[in-house]
This record gives sequence, structure tokens and C-alpha cells, in this order.
Amino acid sequence: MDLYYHIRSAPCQPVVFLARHLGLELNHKVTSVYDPKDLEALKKVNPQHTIPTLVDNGHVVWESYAILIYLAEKYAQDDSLYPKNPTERSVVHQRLFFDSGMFQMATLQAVSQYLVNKPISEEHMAKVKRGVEIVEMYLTNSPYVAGQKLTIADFSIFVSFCSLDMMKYDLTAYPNVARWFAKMGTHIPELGPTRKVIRKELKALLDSLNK
Ligand SMILES: N[C@@H](CCC(=O)N[C@@H](CS)C(=O)NCC(=O)O)C(=O)O
Repeated sequence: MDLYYHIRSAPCQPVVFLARHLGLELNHKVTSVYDPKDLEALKKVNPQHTIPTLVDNGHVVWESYAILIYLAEKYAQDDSLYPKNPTERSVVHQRLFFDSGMFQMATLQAVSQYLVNKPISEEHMAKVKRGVEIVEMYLTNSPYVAGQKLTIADFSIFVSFCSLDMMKYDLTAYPNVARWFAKMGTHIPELGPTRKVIRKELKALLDSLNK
């Protein structure tokens, strides 16, 4: 399976982390969307030219949340990561769409400002705080964001919290989030070193874009 990706790209990270969790061997095709040659190669498989893009035996999937679903449905040993039961699945979807519709972008924009020492508006931080409060609520009486079991929603929301962690966001008032965030590290092999690379690569990109 080929994965067109860049580790600094937030939508790529949940896919990489889920693949590691599942023990999948991916052929990592490092792709910078700022490099015209890489972009041309990406356009040949994905006319929308976004990363992540997965190519599995000729079948092309893009949009990170669609890739998470595809990998879990096709390669997980059971349906716990992406439950078949419609009631349980609807909770996973709600968490995923919360991240996709609001939280991922809010956290990414905040950390992008932080890493280049630019101010983040109070209004923007209020939006981030609202998102953190919502996840704290998800985790009240639940070890994982969609309930008793680890699901693909944990991987996507985890990446949003990795962005907040990069900006030293204080989670003291959110004990459930803090506990869950630490626990997620046990589900993703090689997480620590990868997060260091993510920070370095993202900072380098932002510095070059803000010159
Ligand atoms: N909603 C998409 C967003 C993907 C996305 O926009 N990725 C950026 C890199 S972080 C990209 O590929 N930009 C290049 C482009 O849109 O041409 C997903 O979740 O996969």
C-alpha cells in the first residue's frame, strides 16, 4: 500500500498512527504539496491532489477520515475500531465529524500561529477551549472518546491534541483529556520520536512560508 503523505501534515498523522497501531506496512511516499514535482506525481493518482492519499492495490482513497474508515474496515482484526453496530458507529461518526468540521482546523491554526510567534486572537482561543471542553465531556466516564473502546475517532482527535501540546496548552483543568492523551501514547508505536520530527518539520515549513 502506498501512502502519499508528509509527516508535518496534520490530516496525514492519524492515518500514519492508525497504520502503525494496526501493524500495517505502508510504502511511505513523502510528498510536499509545495514541491511542484511531488505535486505532479500526486495529481497522477489523486486529481484533488491532497495528502494523505492511499493507494491499495490500485484502489485510491483520499480524505483522511475516509482513509481511517477504509483501513479499519479492511485491516482491523475485529470491528472495535469502527463498530458495525449502527448505534455505536453513530457515536464514532459524531466524534469524527466534530474533529473534521471544527476542532482539527481550530487547533492547527492556533499552533501554526504559536510556532511563528504570532498572536492568536481571543476569539480563536475561545473556539479551541470550547473544543477541549467538548472532548473533556466525551471522556467523562469513558476511557475513549467514543466510549469504552479505542476507535478511529481517538486517532483523529488525538492529533488535534498533539497540536495543542506543541503550543503547551494547559490541560490541568481537563483531567479526563490529560489521562486519555497519555494513554493514547501506549497505542501508537514510536510516537515520541515521531512527534519530535513533526514539530521540527512543521516549524521549518511555517518559518519558510512566513519569510
Ligand atoms: N480534508 C482533507 C484535507 C487534506 C489537505 O488539505 N491536506 C493538505 C496538506 S495538510 C494538502 O494536501 N494541500 C494541498 C492541496 O490542497 O493542493 C483530509 O482530511 O485529508
